[in-house]
Amino acid sequence: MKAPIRLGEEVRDALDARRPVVALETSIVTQGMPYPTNLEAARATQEAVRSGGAVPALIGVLGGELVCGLSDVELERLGTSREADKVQLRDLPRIVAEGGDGGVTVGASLFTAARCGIEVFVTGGIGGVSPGAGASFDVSADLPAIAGHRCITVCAGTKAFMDVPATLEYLETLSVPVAVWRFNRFPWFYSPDSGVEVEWRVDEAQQLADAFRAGQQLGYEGGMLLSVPIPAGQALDARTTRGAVEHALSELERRRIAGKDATPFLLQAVFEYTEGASLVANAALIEHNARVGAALALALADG
Ligand code: PSU
Ligand code: MN
Repeated sequence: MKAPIRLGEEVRDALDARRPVVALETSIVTQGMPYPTNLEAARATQEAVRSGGAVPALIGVLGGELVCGLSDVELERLGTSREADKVQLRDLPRIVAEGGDGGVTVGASLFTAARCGIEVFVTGGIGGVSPGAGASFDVSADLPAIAGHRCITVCAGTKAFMDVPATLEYLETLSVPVAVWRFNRFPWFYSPDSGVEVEWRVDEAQQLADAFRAGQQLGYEGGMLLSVPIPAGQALDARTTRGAVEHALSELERRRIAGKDATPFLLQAVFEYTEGASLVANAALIEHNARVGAALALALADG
């Protein structure tokens, strides 16, 4: 029988030697960004992890095999495929059984990373509680996955078209510790400031690493969330973000798009509204997150 999760060689060596590893998702490659920016951004993100002294582990499904540590050829196959699915955690059993290809979401990535013993995961933006979730129940499966797997998620907040206060409420319900990097308010994905205050500000990676270890010593089995505001020079101004979000949400309603197609549709609508500026910001923020994620992986490896 095939091993259920195939580790890339470099990732396996690093894990064996207890060197720092940073897990990366691929739904952003298959659905979140258009070709060729998707591949360029994934490569730049991996490079940022490497230059921070850690080993990147891109996760994805190829021919029904769940892979942790995709090679560049495998990344290219995912990033150029028209058939690659968006693989949420609940899709993993089906896609593996069917022998399919897919990019994994935050939830599916965290499941995989935790099973491989990787403690840091980097993404752009997590899914969240959508506006109107009170009636639609559209709460991303990313949130319970962040709560339920022993891995720290590094992101630039929830995607800007989510309800930020509701998402933070939900993370509180799930008992997820939420820290913000060198700032006192939760970021707004394309812009650094959503205006929503948070309790926990972290200025150095070691602070978060210490808290993660303290939790483990207490028997806390869940994850943590570190939100890193997009650097000011690469951000969209708040008015543009607000305009893009309002436009995208009204298009979503008009076209009656729901379920797992909503997020890719909204990202595309924002892209069109901002004439591509949102994509540049998205690529910049994930690369920046990768630098912070690598520093965190190093701090965890130092003990
Ligand atoms: N944020 C982005 N681009 C993306 C995603 C998030 O900037 O492509 C993807 C992530 O993989 C995330 C998923 O896990 O969207 C969330 O989907 P949903 O909202 O359907 O849960
Ligand atoms: Mn959803």
